[in-house]
Amino acid sequence: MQKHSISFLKNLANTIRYQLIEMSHIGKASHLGSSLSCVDLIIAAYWRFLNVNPMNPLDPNRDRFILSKGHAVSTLYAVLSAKGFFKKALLKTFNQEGSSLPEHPTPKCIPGLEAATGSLGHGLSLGIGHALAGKIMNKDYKVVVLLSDGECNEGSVWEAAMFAPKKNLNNLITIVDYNKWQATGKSEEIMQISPLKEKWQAFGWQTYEIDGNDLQDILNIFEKNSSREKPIAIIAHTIKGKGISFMENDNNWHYRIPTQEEVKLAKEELKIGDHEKCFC
Ligand SMILES: Cc1ncc(C[n+]2csc(CCOP(=O)(O)OP(=O)(O)O)c2C)c(N)n1
Repeated sequence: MQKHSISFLKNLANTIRYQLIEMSHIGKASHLGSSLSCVDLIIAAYWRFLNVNPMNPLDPNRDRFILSKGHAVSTLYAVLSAKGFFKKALLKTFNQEGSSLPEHPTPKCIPGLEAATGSLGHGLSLGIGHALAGKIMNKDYKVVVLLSDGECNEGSVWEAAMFAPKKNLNNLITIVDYNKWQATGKSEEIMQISPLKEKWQAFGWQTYEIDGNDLQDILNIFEKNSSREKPIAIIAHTIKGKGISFMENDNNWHYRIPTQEEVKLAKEELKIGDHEKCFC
């Protein structure tokens, strides 16, 4: 795997953040804050951890990435297109009539997309299915599942969390995008989800806590885990709306759609030049 530099990945994160804002504006799609929160995690996973090949998206030996927080799929679409799974021009069709990029993902809607998600609480069980199948078939692929913190209110997450260590699924890595918000308020006020790290640990996972918006921190944890003994849970502290000053930690951006003026302001903040071709 080619080792792209941190500065390359940071530039890419900026471009992708801008794409997400345009996509939300054009497609009139919500969940922008949720998508911005997990940009760095998904970029780090696809550029420095996952073994996937856009020329052979269904390779039985590929690593699997499951975006359990499916409402943030614009980030996954932007990453898959940047990896070469499909043309960037398609991003501008996001959430529109007849588009192959629906607001919540379905498998086969686009190459590289592994699972239908959007109904929260199911991605970990899907990931466990892949991980267990890999063990049974003696394959050495790994499976990464990205959950959100409000999603951890779902009982199905904890049933799955109990199952993976029991089956010794050391090919499974779960990341929780811990941005402390959900749709209608603060995660901790809606349900007491803390202490999250200790909970996963008590369920038998090897657990880590990182800054999920710091690319170096994310890469360090991926590199540390080339040999794994247990399933891994990474509690990634993030900021909802990360990267745009007037969106960060403002949960109105769970649903709000940016105006043309806000797109322009965000573009300036991200220092995206007019000459940059973000959609071709
Ligand atoms: C089972 C289920 N119930 C409700 C919803 C509606 N819904 C979409 S996003 C969301 C909140 C998500 O908050 P969180 O999981 O913390 O993710 P964030 O957007 O903060 O990243 C909800 C309740 C859903 N998608 N699935």
